[in-house]
Amino acid sequence: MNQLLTHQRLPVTLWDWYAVPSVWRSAYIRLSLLLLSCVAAVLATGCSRPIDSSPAVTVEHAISPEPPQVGPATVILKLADMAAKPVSGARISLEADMSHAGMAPVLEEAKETGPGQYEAHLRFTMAGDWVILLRVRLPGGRMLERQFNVSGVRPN
Ligand SMILES: [Cu+2]
Repeated sequence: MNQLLTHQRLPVTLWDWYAVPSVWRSAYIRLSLLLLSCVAAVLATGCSRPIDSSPAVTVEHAISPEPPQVGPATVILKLADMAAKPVSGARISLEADMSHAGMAPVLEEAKETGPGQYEAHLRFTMAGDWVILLRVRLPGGRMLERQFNVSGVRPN
């Protein structure tokens, strides 16, 4: 069987194709479908590029208290461009969600407290794992989105 496979030419013409045993035929079809779906997946991800692909802005975050706990928390965000220069004049909104469904998101706006440094005050309403989504409107009007996890918020 193996011998047969290694010596078998790939079916090039329609005639070749019908000469191929049906087992191999379906294997070829499955292989090409697999390849097609890979190509499709690559194309799909290429189309849905993240919004922030062009402006190279880094967003650093810190949260206090550390470790976070139920109650008020401060999120500090630092925006810098590729040359590590602070990015001022951005508008940042935060959305904090728990990793499980069925809870209202916590929404806040950050304020710039120094060049490129922004601060937001929010309240964790439950212990557990949170995700914070940042929507940043850069001075030029471009939008970027970042998210980070705040896992293991402790009960108060
Ligand atoms: Cu919850």
